Amino acid sequence: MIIDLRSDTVTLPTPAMREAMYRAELGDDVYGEDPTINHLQELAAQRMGKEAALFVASGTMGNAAALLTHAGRGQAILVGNQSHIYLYEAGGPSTLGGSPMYAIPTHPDGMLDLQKLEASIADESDEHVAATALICIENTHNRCGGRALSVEQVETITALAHARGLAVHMDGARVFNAAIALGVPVATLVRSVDSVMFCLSKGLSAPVGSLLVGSTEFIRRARRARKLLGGGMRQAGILAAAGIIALEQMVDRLAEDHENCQRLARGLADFPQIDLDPDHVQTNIVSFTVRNAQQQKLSEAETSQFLQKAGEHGVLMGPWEPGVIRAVTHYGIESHHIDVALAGIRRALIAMQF
Ligand code: TLP
Repeated sequence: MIIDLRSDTVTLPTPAMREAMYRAELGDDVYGEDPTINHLQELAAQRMGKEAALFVASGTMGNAAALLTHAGRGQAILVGNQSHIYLYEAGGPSTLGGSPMYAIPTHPDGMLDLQKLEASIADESDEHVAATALICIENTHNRCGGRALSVEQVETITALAHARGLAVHMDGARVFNAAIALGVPVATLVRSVDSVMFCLSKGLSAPVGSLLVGSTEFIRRARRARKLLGGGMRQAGILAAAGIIALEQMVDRLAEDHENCQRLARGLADFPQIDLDPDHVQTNIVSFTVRNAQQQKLSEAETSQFLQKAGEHGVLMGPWEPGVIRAVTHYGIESHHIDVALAGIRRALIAMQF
């Protein structure tokens, strides 16, 4: 048995999703005529408490469409230096939109450093600098171990941004995980941001797709950006059908993933070779440091050998950087799989003689 903890992106559609996909009513969405997509978009806007939503092919496309819409050519975007948008989306807004991205230091809980953020906001009065248009935040924060920004943290940033005339976009790839961990309605968590992107294809287990949500006018303009990105899809209601099931049936169960992740974190923390604080783990992601027999953080080569060995013992995980590994719980991983995974990791540590 292989326990795949590399990401919640590996989740497969549920039987109810496959059934809904089979039966989905379809039309040409570039004409706005796919009833299933229209229904999903309405449902998403309603869940987020916003006016409108747009179905996009991926989280990366949703973020890119948002950033292209908020920031014009030559207008700057402030992003976290640990954010997915900054590190892992091929520099989209800069490459395609001509917007410089400035990276703001990020605290371990996923919060942007407020002093640095404020100091980095530039206005049009200085011809030397690119005027800032947008601030991006990430919730939950992937590289910060799946930490959830609270309503207060989000609203500290939106208040600062709005006072300076800037918009705020939330990369909420896992925003439902954040809402569940915090025990607040997702609409409350996103009420002050100007746009939010969330993914159907991570913990919610749909095969493909994300939604970009915001005001009617913003989404009207974002449709053009989606087209530019090659994301005007036709009978994509076949995918949206799974997304409807994701929103209706898969949100509340994310709490199970959080419990499993907590159990995994506590088990990992018991290994002398592993450093991690289980109290830092709030959602379905755990990041941890592994040390070798000399108490040193694993090198790049040791990290890949360890991951390979863990794989041979039935546990797949991914590297963040040398010595730092990420494991993600998700639909399909049950509580008993956590014990099996911990046993596999123990055997890999022994086999590596760490
Ligand atoms: N993240 C993936 C990898 O790219 C790291 C993962 O396995 O976690 N925002 C955040 C916060 C994300 O974690 C991801 C995917 C995205 C955006 C992009 O979503 P997709 O993969 O649908 O383009």
